[in-house]
Amino acid sequence: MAGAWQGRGGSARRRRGCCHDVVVPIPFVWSDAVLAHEPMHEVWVGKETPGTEVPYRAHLIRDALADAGHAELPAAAHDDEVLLAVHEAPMVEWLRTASAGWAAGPYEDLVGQTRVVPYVFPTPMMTAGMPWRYPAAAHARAGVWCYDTMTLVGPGTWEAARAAVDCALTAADLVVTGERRAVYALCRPPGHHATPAGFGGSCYLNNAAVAAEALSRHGLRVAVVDVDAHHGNGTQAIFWSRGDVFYGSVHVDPGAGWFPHVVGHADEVGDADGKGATLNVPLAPGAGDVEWVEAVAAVCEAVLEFRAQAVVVSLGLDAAGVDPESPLQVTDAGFGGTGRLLAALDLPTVLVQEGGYHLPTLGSLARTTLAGFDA
Ligand code: SP5
Ligand code: ZN
Repeated sequence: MAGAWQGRGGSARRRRGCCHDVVVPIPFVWSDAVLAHEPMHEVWVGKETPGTEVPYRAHLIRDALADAGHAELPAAAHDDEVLLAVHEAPMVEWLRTASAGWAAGPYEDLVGQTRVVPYVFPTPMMTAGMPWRYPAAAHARAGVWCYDTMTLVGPGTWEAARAAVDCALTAADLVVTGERRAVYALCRPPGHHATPAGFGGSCYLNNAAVAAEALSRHGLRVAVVDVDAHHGNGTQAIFWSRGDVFYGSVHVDPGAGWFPHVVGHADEVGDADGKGATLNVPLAPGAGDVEWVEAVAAVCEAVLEFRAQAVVVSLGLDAAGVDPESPLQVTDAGFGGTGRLLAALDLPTVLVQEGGYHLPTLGSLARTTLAGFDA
């Protein structure tokens, strides 16, 4: 496995294949509704900064994949059953209605704020073991569910986040029926930072966890492989105590000062039935292709050891050296290697888009990674 990332996986596959030389890139699932979420800005150390998780990201990836011959499949609407198995209903209900509640005022009139922004966070340190009540004010309610100040909710946020869930579920349907071996869901907003009852890190609903749960409901042992530059604390939380879903992640070391700061360390291995079904491989800031690919290979080995029958990839592209949101230094070659290692698992695979913020290279990074699955 360790050497599988080098060389030209695509041509090797074609040689192994039977009768023709035509490269077939994997299909991607798309919904126009993922564009409806316009974060506008974030709040970082008390200052308004431009939003990083912009709709244009999805346009760029879609265009690059279409140019490279990936077929586009429409997302199909799914009910909330699987979504509500990974997220608690009150958070989902709040997300569905928060923007309308905020628009009822007085925030736009008073301070020109059109986005839902938290103000008070009822952490265990605030409530200190006392009974506490759900707050009345919209600006206080937001902090019950949202755990940071960079993940604002606007008028189109729910529509987009829910459409992204449909993209992920549609991709899961296609691999479960055996109709496709691997499918990429072009999800936006991303999801891997969304926990059972909390959201943050530009994420609202955990698309990858929903896909994993859907595959699991078909009786498959599922492994999530998270290659976003940030640790997927939400996905880890959702499957923390489950032994039937593995979570493995390669990411920048949160202990070196990077989001999500408080979880994602190497000694986190899961709990109860899930003990041993979580694997974190944190990398030092500045780590490049060699360390990255070694770490991805280690997670892939663990997936095989787990005897996974299906894989969900949280495909972030923000480990790239050029990305403004992470200090990792992965190049195009590292992403190509990542795609080949994931494809070499040779399991039914749903790839779910997560982060990636360097707009000029986003499309080609996605294409380069997915090329490992060309058949
Ligand atoms: C899905 C995903 O990749 N979420 C990552 C969110 C981490 N964002 C950390 C933001 C830190 C401050 N950013 C300031 C913007 C100037 N580049
Ligand atoms: Zn990320």
